[in-house]
Amino acid sequence: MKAQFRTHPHVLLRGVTAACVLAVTSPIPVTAQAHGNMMTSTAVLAATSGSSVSGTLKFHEAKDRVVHISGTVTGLTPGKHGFHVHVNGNCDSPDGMSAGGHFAPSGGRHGAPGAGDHHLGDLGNIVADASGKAEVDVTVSGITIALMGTASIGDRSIVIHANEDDFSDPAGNSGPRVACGVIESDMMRM
Ligand SMILES: [Cu+2]
Ligand SMILES: [Zn+2]
Repeated sequence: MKAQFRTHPHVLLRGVTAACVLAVTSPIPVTAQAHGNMMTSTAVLAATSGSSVSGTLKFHEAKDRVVHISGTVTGLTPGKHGFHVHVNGNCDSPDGMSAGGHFAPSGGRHGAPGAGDHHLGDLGNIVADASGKAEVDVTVSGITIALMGTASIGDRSIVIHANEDDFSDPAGNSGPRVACGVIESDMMRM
């Protein structure tokens, strides 16, 4: 779909963000935005080649490094589908492989988001109903949508997989990538 061909000037965005944050470091209420409480991000999921999966996920950081992910994904096969934050904010390749591997700035083994040992980008599974629709409503700790710091998922990507994530290392056997979307700060979308 069209979204796959959008260009993502990541380097430029990061530069602009850093400048914005520097500009408001001291007083003023704007620091609340820089801290993350007011921030939201969005990932518009586009189908990979041969897939008809699409959807939109919203990210809201109610508390520092506690991120609520919500939205609807359609076009899935019924049942569970692994989904993860992948390291590159790039969904341009037809198979989604341009998104790279799981986001894991502190390493570790692949696992469930609540487990002691897991990649920071491991989000578990979404569950599609008989019509192929999944309502996503998960809260994940350890990541931030702020655009700075090693735990930042900003300008990275969300990948939905064809199969269930069984939480085995290294990637949960979740199979091909059926949809991909870059996680973009809503502040940068205006
Ligand atoms: Cu993945
Ligand atoms: Zn993983």
